[in-house]
Amino acid sequence: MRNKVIEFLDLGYQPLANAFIKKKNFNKFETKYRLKICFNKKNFLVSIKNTFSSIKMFNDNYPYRSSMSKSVNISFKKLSLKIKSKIKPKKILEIGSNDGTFMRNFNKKNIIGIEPCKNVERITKQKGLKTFPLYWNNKTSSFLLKKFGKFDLIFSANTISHIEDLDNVFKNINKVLTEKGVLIIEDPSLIECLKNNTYDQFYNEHIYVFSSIGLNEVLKKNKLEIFKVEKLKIHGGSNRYFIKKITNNKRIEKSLINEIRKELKFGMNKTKTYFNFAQRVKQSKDKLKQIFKKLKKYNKTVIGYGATAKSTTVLNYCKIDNRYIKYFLDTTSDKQNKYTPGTKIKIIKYSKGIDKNVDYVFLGAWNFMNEIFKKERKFINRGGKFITHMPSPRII
Ligand code: JHZ
Repeated sequence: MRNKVIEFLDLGYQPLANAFIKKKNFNKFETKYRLKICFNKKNFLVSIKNTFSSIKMFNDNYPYRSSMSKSVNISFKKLSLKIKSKIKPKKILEIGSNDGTFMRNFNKKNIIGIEPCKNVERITKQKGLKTFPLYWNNKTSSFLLKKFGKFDLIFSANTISHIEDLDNVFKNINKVLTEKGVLIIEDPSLIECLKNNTYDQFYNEHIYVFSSIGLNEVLKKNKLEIFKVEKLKIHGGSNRYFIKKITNNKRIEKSLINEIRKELKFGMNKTKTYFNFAQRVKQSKDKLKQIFKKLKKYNKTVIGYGATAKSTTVLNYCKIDNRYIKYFLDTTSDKQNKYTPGTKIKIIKYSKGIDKNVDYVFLGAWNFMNEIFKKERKFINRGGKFITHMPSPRII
């Protein structure tokens, strides 16, 4: 097939989404790249065009902590209960275990994690859990196989979509998964991203945003396949895929058949769908910019809530910087007292709370909207308003 990879969206020059800056480094060169999004007509994968090595993105300064969100803790806890009662695995491997939020739900003897960012991996170790500061590759899978044998459950949340060479990822998973073993992966859902115009799911770390049809193509190429899918609200709409070896004759469940039907009906195998999405994204940018300009004109005080990786894409694409947003509140200590990538908006201690003079709060962490609304009743009751860009720019 000629021209099988089609570029459909250009989100402009972007800094690395999690490269929060210290003030003393303001004059230092900030790595930027052109964020273009592509659709592969042959295998239906949607990916970013210009990528960085894992070493550049996931290092010892990595700020993201999965334990910072109540919803993530609850979601992992619920899943662990289901795994224990239904799958009953003897040996579990987590790929990309971050600070041990999933692992801590299991008996320490039964679970092993790998996490390349040593600063977060250390936190898991401090919880008494067994982790290794490793990337997922041939060397790691061979090391684990030799040391622990095969695993009957492999779990990975928001990690597989961060690795460029998917064939290599799944080849190595196949190597360490038992014959009847289950692989569970969670990643943002492409159909939700298209429906909600959440173009901020694209940034340097999210090399792919998966659909079931796209993921299944690459899995099948590597002798694996999805047998069940669950829809999750987490991270703005994710899919939890249950995957098995092709040679395992376990039945393919209705949930997957229905999801594939839905995706095809939505046109996720067609180029036109992605160009239409790109059109909506451009309109969204103009509208969001208009909102911010108007608030600035009326001297309203706007702050940000949750300096997410996703908000790096929105702010840089829409050119909303420290002239429009006074500061960001964020619970992550590694982000506090630093500045947002590209747009240089100061991030301050979350415990300071929303100041009395704040009129509007931009939801960087829109994916935790309900959790935030519940916490910020005081701000809402005194007439405070929120701004979000999804599903279309609006004031809440
Ligand atoms: P959150 C990261 O993306 C990066 P981000 C990564 N690439 C990925 O895939 C996802 O996570 C899973 C703060 N916050 O989870 C905490 C508050 O301050 O949307 C976090 O900094 N107060 C691995 O960064 C951020 O917001 C709150 O009440 O887009 C949330 O980041 C809440 C709820 C959050 O992921």
